[in-house]
Amino acid sequence: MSKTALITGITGQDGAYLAKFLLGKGYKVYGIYRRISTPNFWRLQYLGVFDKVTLIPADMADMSSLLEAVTISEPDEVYNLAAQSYVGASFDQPLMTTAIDGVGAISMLEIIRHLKRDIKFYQASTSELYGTVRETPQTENTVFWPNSPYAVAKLLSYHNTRIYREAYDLFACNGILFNHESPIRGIEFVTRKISNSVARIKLGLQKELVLGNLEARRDWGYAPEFVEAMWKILQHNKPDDFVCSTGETHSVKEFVEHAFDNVNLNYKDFVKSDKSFMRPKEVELLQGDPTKIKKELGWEPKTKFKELVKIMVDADLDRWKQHQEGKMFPWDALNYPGEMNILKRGPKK
Ligand code: NAP
Ligand code: F7E
Repeated sequence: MSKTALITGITGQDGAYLAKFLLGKGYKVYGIYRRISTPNFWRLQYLGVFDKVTLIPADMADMSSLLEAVTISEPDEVYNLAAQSYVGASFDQPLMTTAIDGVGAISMLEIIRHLKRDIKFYQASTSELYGTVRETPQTENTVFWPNSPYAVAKLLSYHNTRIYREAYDLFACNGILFNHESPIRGIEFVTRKISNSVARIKLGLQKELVLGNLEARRDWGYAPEFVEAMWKILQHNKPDDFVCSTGETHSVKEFVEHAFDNVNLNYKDFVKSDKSFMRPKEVELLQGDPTKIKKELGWEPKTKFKELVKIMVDADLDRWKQHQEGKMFPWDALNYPGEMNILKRGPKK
């Protein structure tokens, strides 16, 4: 019999890829979405799965709506991906971020516990937990030292996931995922900000790219591969926590350099760094060790750093070209003409 999954955050990058992946495995897929004034279904449409999933209106801050979503969908597996996922914004809205990313996960765990159903639970944990890293590369045993309200909220959900597993025998797991990107990445995250800007600069639609800290280093993987890891974590013979990463680390500057190389331009002619795009507190270096997930679940990343940069730049270039030809397609860039007029907190004063 086919399985049923409930995905919170189905309209986000990972939610959309996971929905497509699970549909491919024969799952019946439900997802919760927030009622907002302008619907945000573009990723599901872009991947051609909008008509194949069932959407339930609900909000992570409203436990009754989550209860209804679980009751209606009767899932075998819940993937809790919904979050205020932008680290920078968590400094501006720490309470909301804690309510959604931290308390929201507890609501879902409580619902599963009280319903006493055999529901497997996946929690979208993050490399941001490591913050000021205590060792490199980071493993499942590395001490967490979070550096943002986002990371602290995720620490709350990380530990509650572990506690519900140990205290109540729930099949509850954390995927500690390092940064993963794609052409449907949110446009304010640095990789997509770069790929979108490079495409626009190449086509003469933009003159410069203003970024913050170019020295920050991340372990960047390709999102469609990472959602398979989420699924594998829930298919394991026991509930456990796994680091999911490429094992490599690269700087924002390297990403920029390769992105401009892809369109035969020199980044030095276009890129500026401005303090206003820096965070009150930064995570300088992340590099995950994927040994455990490779050994125990047979998951390993395939797409290398330079290939990822190319995939993203090519996709944005193609979309801007299609737009110039008057073609219509699901896309976010036109709704976000730029961020210069968005107030930025900047580094600590
Ligand atoms: P994303 O693109 O920002 O998607 C977040 C999703 O959460 C969206 O569907 C969003 O809905 C939904 N959401 C936000 N607030 C909500 C609320 N109050 N109630 C219900 N839904 C809400 O994030 P992502 O990159 O796909 O990441 C997925 C998850 O993995 C997140 O939990 C993130 O923190 C975590 N994570 C991501 C990475 C990464 O590199 N991508 C790495 C580690 C962990 P709207 O569309 O309505 O905004
Ligand atoms: O920043 C630096 C910035 O916003 C990456 C989320 O998915 O991954 C993501 O969090 C780095 C940081 O992602 C700009 O300061 C420089 O050092 O793309 P980001 P993130 O903060 O790593 C983790 C794993 C998650 O869990 C999160 O949900 O790039 N940076 N200049 C910039 N960042 C942005 N956004 N914009 C800049 O102009």
